[in-house]
Amino acid sequence: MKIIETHAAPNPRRVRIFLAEKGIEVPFEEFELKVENIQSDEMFSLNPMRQVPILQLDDGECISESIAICRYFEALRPEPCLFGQEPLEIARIEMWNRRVELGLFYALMHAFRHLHPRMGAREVPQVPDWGEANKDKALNHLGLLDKQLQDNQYVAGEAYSVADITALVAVDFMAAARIERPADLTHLSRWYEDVSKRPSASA
Ligand SMILES: N[C@@H](CCC(=O)N[C@@H](CS)C(=O)NCC(=O)O)C(=O)O
Repeated sequence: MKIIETHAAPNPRRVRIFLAEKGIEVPFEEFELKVENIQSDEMFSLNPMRQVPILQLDDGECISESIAICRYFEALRPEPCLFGQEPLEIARIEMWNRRVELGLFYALMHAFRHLHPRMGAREVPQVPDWGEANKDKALNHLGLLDKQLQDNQYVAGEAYSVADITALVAVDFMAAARIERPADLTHLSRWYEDVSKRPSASA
């Protein structure tokens, strides 16, 4: 098996951090995210959504969507558990992972894709107003996360989970989206320093 990814892109990083936390090694194959590669027939056959990361199994079957890939490895190697064990814990982690993904990560993604000149060829049409609007959405969501982290060590409670991975990758992606992390979000800063220190963060 192998993972087709782009090292500099945020979604593949989610999978790399997840695998590092699990202590699982999978060979990576670099895919250059340029228009001709993304639009190629080969990419369509690997993932009709034309996105990385893609887990390609030994029989050729491809699994895409970062969380689907992570879930596959969680099922193969349940420890350390990153999607929760008890019903309520599983629900909380899912809830926060989805909130961070939809509320923060995708807002940052839209801000980046609709404003960055380099993305003009890949995001068609590029709508700068939509990019600007998403900056505010992302900042609002960061405030929500700060409140959650006031009473919880990690995003979904007292244990590190996949929700922290999504949040860490999203917060680091703010630099690419040219949004500064507000200094007054002190709980977020405490959490950020903590999770950034984990060896997996550099995967
Ligand atoms: N929902 C997908 C999103 C994957 C995604 O957006 N990947 C980006 C890189 S981070 C990509 O391949 N973009 C292709 C492009 O820019 O056209 C996942 O979770 O894996």
